[in-house]
Amino acid sequence: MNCNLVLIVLAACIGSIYCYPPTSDIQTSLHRFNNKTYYIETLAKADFYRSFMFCQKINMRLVTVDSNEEFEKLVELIKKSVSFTHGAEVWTSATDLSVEGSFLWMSTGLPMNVDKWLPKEPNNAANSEHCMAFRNEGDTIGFNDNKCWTENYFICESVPSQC
Ligand SMILES: [Ca+2]
Ligand SMILES: [Ca+2]
Repeated sequence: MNCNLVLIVLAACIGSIYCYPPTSDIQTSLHRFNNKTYYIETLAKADFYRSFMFCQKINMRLVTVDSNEEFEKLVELIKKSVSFTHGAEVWTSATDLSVEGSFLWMSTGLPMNVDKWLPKEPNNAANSEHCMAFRNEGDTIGFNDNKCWTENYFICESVPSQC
């Protein structure tokens, strides 16, 4: 290989590093319906707080569920994205950390306006369940309050700018 060829190959290699944007796993994992864009974490589980912070870090927010239709679509997304067997959970941003029994979406500060709680939930078991997740209860899927430090998959969302 002569020197010119070596230089061309070297330049091409450097160019490939600096001229092409890196492939973003997150960009290719986005799902859209209605006016929202969702990212569901499928590799690493995290507790509620780390899930919340991860979504902020990628300029999204931990998911809110604003309608029964959105609930059903998110259940579809969960089922096709992660292992969602009996007992599995996926974090949302709802929490009653501020006032026991009064769940708000931490991402927006707004109260919940959908009622998809599983039977007998929220039960605040051991007086220590303050974060809400989708849960597969076997014959039904709905919301459960669980301990915030439980490690689950989670969903981030983004909405169009209100500006
Ligand atoms: Ca609670
Ligand atoms: Ca519970």
